[in-house]
Amino acid sequence: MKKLANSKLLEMYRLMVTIRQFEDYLYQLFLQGRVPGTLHQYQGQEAVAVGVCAALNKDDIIFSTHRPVGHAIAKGMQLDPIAAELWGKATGCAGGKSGQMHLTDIEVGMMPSNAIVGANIPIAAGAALGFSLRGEVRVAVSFFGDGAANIGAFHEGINLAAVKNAPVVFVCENNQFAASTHISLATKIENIADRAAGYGIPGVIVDGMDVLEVNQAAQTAVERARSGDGPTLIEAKTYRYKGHSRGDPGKYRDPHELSRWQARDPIPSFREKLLSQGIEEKVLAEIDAGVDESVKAAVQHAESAPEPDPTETYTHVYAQSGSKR
Ligand SMILES: Cc1ncc(C[n+]2csc(CCOP(=O)(O)OP(=O)(O)O)c2C)c(N)n1
Repeated sequence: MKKLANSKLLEMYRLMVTIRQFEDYLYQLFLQGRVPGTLHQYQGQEAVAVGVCAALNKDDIIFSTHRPVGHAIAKGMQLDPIAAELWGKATGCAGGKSGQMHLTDIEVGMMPSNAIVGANIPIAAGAALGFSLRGEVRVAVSFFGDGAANIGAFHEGINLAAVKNAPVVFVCENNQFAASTHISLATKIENIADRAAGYGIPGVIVDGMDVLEVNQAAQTAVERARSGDGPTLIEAKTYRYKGHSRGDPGKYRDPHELSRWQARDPIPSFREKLLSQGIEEKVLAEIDAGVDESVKAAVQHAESAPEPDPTETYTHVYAQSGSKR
């Protein structure tokens, strides 16, 4: 297994802190009425997006869901086009047309995120199959929640990918809830990863609060996909700190459950690990301060960016003749 260089570890730390600080700041701004639309937030799950994306190359691609901010940042999207998109502005990654749920940047391999639960699973399988048919050594990753594992597309997508040995990694982020439904009310088995056996592929359970454990499993799965041996289903056990979306205070949850998971928060524990490996506190403090600045700058950019021109309303909504997009 590839040992990670310090520079890589620090970049993983920076990305996790960026996701957390950006999402926390958005939450405050939402409560002040400054963020248009709603938000589906990712706090608590940062180790999953960052651990998996750290095992990928720039030309590998990921498919996200209605909770895409963490995945977008982890795959290398800049904050300005994300923030501007959340504000519906012209400089947003989709020109302000998509809002939070369809973040995209093809250049870094962030495919348009999909708010239909489970829908990205067969799409990722198809994209991966395309890679292998064209002889391209690239990998597709599908991120989805525990709720999506009970959707028909989960079965169809994973089965197709398994039969075709498609180079895809399926990452189920088991954050214990699908909206307000606890997993125990919707899923009879304890581990979603056990379902992999039904498709003849490896199923791996990882601690989704430990970025290095997630990364190790992702490296193995990506290696397997690249060498033509087909997909892996990774189940990361994690927790969603906030309610499902911003209209949901999450009152259906046991507050002790939340504090038990927060005691294992992926960011301070990774920070501790880095310090114990000899990385200096001041290096991490500089990263924290740099992130704080970039988060504030992105929001400032979004708030001051121009509104989309009304004449652009139908651009990219319908295919234009002669256009490949
Ligand atoms: C096919 C479909 N059914 C229902 C919804 C409404 N919905 C949006 S998110 C969500 C919960 C999804 O839970 P999960 O897959 O566990 O992801 P998480 O929100 O926990 O990240 C539901 C039911 C939807 N968007 N698509």
